[in-house]
Amino acid sequence: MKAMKEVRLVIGNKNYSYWSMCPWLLLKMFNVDFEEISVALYQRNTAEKLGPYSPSLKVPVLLHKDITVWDSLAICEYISAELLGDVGWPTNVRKRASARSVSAEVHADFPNLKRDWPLNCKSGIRRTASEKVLNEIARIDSIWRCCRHKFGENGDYLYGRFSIADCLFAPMAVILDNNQAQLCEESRLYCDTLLENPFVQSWVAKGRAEREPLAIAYASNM
Ligand SMILES: N[C@@H](CCC(=O)N[C@@H](CS)C(=O)NCC(=O)O)C(=O)O
Repeated sequence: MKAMKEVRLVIGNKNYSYWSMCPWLLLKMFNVDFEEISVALYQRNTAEKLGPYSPSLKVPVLLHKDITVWDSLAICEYISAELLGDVGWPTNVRKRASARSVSAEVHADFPNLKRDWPLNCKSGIRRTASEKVLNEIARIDSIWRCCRHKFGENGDYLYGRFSIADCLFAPMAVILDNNQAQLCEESRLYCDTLLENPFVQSWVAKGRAEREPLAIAYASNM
């Protein structure tokens, strides 16, 4: 029988699950050996399948030894602290404070964008944007431009070298690119850095190859 891995990550459909991609990307970027457990979302048996793993009945969920962590940002924090010797965040205190702030912001805010333009790796159809969505895109554009300008001197990611902030924005880059959102040049370059990341490309390719349709009413917070 195959031995169970010490680190396991429960994720949803790669095509649709914004929040699953974030800790998955962190584990991949830092070469952590983990088992991926995929549960198709919004099927009749989804709750039954998630029940043994997920207190919230949502994904992602990290299982590490006998510890369960749910919610993407909490999982990224845990991975950084417990598995990566804290390198998930920038070391400089100013960068770290900013990285935590923008990660929390994208995790908690942008309700119109998340509702109207949910992640769909397959979709190449440009959706129209309401004024509220345009305002939220402008805020993301401004975060990306300012962070790259102020903190990006040591590399191509938001704070130079790769960090948790990039994990939180990677699915956003896929969404903005799919919908051909208008970005300034600096933000466009950062967006391309995320889209060219080999693990992001692998996630998107696998998402595009998935066949499960969304069986139950579509949820806004995917
Ligand atoms: N705040 C949570 C959100 C988790 C979430 O909404 N996950 C979606 C998929 S991306 C989900 O499991 N949806 C199933 C449902 O709402 O029933 C996080 O960051 O992990």
